[in-house]
Amino acid sequence: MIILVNPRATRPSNRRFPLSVMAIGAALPPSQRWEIVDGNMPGLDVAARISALIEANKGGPDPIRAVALSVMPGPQLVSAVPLTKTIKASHPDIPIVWGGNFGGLYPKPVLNAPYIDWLVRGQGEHTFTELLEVLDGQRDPATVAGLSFRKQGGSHHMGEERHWVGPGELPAPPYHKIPVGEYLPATILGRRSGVYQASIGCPFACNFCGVISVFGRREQVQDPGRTAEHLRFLVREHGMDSVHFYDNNFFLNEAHARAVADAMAPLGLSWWCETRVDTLTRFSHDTWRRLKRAGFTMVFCGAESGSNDVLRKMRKGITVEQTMEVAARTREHGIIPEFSFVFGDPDEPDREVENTLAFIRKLKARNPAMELITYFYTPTPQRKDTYGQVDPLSGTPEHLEEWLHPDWVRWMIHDPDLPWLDQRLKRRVQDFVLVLNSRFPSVHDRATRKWGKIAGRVLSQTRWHRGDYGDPHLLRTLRQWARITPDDAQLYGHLRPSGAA
Ligand code: B12
Ligand code: SF4
Repeated sequence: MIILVNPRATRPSNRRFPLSVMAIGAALPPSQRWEIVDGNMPGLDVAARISALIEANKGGPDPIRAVALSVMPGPQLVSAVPLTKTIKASHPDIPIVWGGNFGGLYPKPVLNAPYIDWLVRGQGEHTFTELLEVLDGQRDPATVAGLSFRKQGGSHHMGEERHWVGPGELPAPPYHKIPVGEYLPATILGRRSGVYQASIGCPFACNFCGVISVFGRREQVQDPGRTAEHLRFLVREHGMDSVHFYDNNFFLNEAHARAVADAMAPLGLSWWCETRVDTLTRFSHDTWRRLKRAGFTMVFCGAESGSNDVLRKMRKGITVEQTMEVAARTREHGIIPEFSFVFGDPDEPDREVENTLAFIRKLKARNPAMELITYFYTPTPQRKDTYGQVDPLSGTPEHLEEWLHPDWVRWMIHDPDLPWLDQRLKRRVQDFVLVLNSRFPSVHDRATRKWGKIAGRVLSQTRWHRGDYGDPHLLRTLRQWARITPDDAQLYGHLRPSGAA
């Protein structure tokens, strides 16, 4: 039996299908027993659950062959390290495997960790299945593409790149292996929201993005008919009424968008996806109408900057005019746009911040329903030709314990300390966001009480009108007073100051 672990990554009430480990399990040979342990489940002691499974199967016909964990940069890494150490300390003979985005981007610290035996980089389904042959002694690990490990003596073997396949060539999500009903929270989209990923990779090359570091510049999209078939099951059997598509780049082009609309329309779902503004500006009004009728409710686009020069530097391939046009089109068709921006241009940080804030004001005027998402620029390792040559990004930690330091955790969640992005500039952006979100409360804001939102709207009116964002202490205090204490105060628990509720 194999134990597939999704270490805690978020507050239990925000848990979504653990797609990464579901995908690995679904691809195992039918004779292979496996089970998922999801750290995002409320009240679960993950280490105890894993130990119980190991003990229960010890000496039986099918003992645990490996414990395999999915690890994303950020808080999930913070949970995964102590968890892995605990498992290894109590069960030293059981092979420990890590997969997921963290090891894909930063293999060295993973391979330096004595409590991790194998690292799967990139798409994991086939690599993991082949690793099982290695564990059985039937195969030389050096022949498995995508597999990395520590050799005798401590040096690292970095397996050659695994050429990945599209979702259409992989098994359907194994919904029978999870309690589906417990993963359908109420969201802005509906009462029972699910998640789905219909494509892999992205063909673009934005130079701040970690996706191409892991998958290269390629995208493979599954036939929309197959997507609809999987979703139909969730609608019919589990009453799902809405879905977030997790694809990095959901629409390939207009023809694909129309096929998506045709496939989604009969399902009656309300849905959200991420796509690019340049793609959206090529859609005809008829395509927008069809998408709207098919349940297209919200769209997330990386707008990134208010300057075409900076967009060129980012190799984003879009213009501010295109973003403006999408703001107008979404308004026309009643779709909520979420525009995300990356602050922190290394060359002219001050000018870039002011310019982008001014652009966001214009966008908000063009479409008042627009939602703002902000990030601070965080360099990610830039891929060269193969995984073996990924830039190590000089200065990033070589040991996992160092990655757990709050400074590095902030780095991973896109709030890094960088020489050109000082606290003053970050505060400027944060103050702007507070004034904007007070004046126009976000549809996502479930943390502020209703009276707080009303008072915030009134108190921020003059500031927003004048463009005065400096130190909005009254709004900050109001937010704190009106804050609803979460019923499960576990979001990013490891980042909260000690003693905080
Ligand atoms: C779901 C998700 C989340 C969820 C996590 C839910 C969970 N795991 O329980 C939440 C919302 C919590 C989240 C948060 C964050 N996320 Co996130 N997230 C995603 C998202 C949208 C989908 C991932 C997914 O499930 N895909 C479907 C599965 C099937 O694919 P997969 O995960 O790639 O898994 C494959 C391989 O990676 C590998 N694999 C993965 N795990 C394992 C395990 C084993 C054992 C093996 C063998 C193989 C293996 O094989 C799998 C099958 O091929 C991706 C974007 C994307 N589309 O990839 C971003 C993404 C992974 N997130 C990202 C980031 C940055 C974050 C945050 C740091 C953002 C922030 N500012 O806070 C946070 C912090 C993470 C944390 N809490 O630790 C980045 C990572 C890139 C990078 N540079 O680091 C991505 C790529 C988004 C992006 N475009 O920037 N995230
Ligand atoms: S379009 Fe989005 S996912 Fe693709 S490389 Fe750019 S930022 Fe990354």
